Amino acid sequence: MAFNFLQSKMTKAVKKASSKGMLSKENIQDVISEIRIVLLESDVNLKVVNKFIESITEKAIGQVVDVDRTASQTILKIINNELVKILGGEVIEWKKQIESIVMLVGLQGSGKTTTVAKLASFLVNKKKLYKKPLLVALDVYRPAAIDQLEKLSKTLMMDFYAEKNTKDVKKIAKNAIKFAKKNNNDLILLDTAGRLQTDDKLMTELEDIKQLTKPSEIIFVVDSMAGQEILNVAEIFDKKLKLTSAIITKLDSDAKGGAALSLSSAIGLKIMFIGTGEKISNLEIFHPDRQASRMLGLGDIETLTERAREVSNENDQEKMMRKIISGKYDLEDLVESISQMAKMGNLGSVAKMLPGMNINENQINSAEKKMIIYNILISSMTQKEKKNPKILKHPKRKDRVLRGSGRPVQDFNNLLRDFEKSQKQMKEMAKYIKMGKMPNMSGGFNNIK
Ligand SMILES: Nc1nc2c(ncn2[C@@H]2O[C@H](COP(=O)(O)OP(=O)(O)O)[C@@H](O)[C@H]2O)c(=O)[nH]1
Ligand SMILES: [Mg+2]
Repeated sequence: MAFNFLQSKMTKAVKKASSKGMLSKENIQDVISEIRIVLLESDVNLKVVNKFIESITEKAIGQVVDVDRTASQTILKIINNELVKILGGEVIEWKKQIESIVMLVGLQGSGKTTTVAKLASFLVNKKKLYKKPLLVALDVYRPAAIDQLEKLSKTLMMDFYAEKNTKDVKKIAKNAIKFAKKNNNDLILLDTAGRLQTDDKLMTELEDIKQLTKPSEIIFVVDSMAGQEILNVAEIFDKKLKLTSAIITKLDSDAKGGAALSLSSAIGLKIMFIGTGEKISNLEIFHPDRQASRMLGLGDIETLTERAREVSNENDQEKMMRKIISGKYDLEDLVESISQMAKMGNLGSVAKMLPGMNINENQINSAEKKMIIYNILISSMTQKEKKNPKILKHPKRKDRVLRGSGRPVQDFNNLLRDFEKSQKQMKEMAKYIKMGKMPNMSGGFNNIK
């Protein structure tokens, strides 16, 4: 998981402290200087480290005048609180506008283009905050950059805007906004160009784009492998563009991550999301408190519980069970079960630890794709058709859904086939349940190929 390096070292330092049971002033100094070294080794900014050490020293020394058994607990709590503060304190909520325009900026290779796709999928498919996003390619200098975003848009089945025969970024940005208005897009994501280092020409270009598009969010994308100089880079971007937040990418790597983690405390730029892999689903909300507990080796029960809840909430299970027994399983239920499969993707290694869930990566990927396609097809159907998909075999109905959804007939046939298969399984399951035997639930979803 994220920040492995810092986490393992920090845990060790804290463990040593708590094993002492009783702490004296000298012991506290020892623990604190050990933590200082860990932070510096992890590439956390020196100013941030000093600020941190100063505040824990002040609080710890004051606290432990009467040395007692709970001293190590007390100091752990102090360290935890200060760490949460350093990491930005609170979770940043996404501010939804009627029409949100979001600009992603950052150095070349930091992960902007990938993150545009991740963010679109997160806000639209997962959080359902928007309905009709538009992905705009404004990195015109490398043709491959446009193609990369185009491909991602296709995978997500989201609108895409680019102009391949001009390098006039200002004109493209203006046209993209015009296009979005006409096209009723409610979320516009601007993928901008980066450089290996900041330069005036790039900054002017980004300022122009900002002027012309008036973004509600300007997000700085930063690679967790970046060194200390990234803080200066972020400051330059912030001065010119007034950044609203940051996203740290590649936290699945074994980067130390300390420089990026210092953004909030060093220059006041709060981290909103973290990228934890190359896949579109690998984007997570940044929780300073959970991150702090992970670093201190206190674990992160909240994230685990939350993810488990996302995958199967009790109410949903009960509802599904009632539907199965009553034989009222319909097309929307099919998509629901497939979407649960897709959500497993976010569970990653956790899913592997749960017994009975032998789902592999391919199944998760194809479930993600299927869910998007099936949702599109189903949104072109009437309530009656969703409840009773048999009537969709009528050519007139089939034609209407195909035209409405713009999907090929093969997708349509796959959906009906999956439904029939799944319905049959549900009937079997109902039989079992009525007989008082519980079948293996995961088997039902696993068989959908
Ligand atoms: N492992 C991993 N790779 C990432 C992540 N985000 C982006 N990448 C990869 O980093 C590389 C550069 O990303 P790209 O989006 O093209 O960066 P850009 O130049 O800022 O647009 C690509 O190979 C991405 O697949 C992440 O969170 N984890
Ligand atoms: Mg790019």
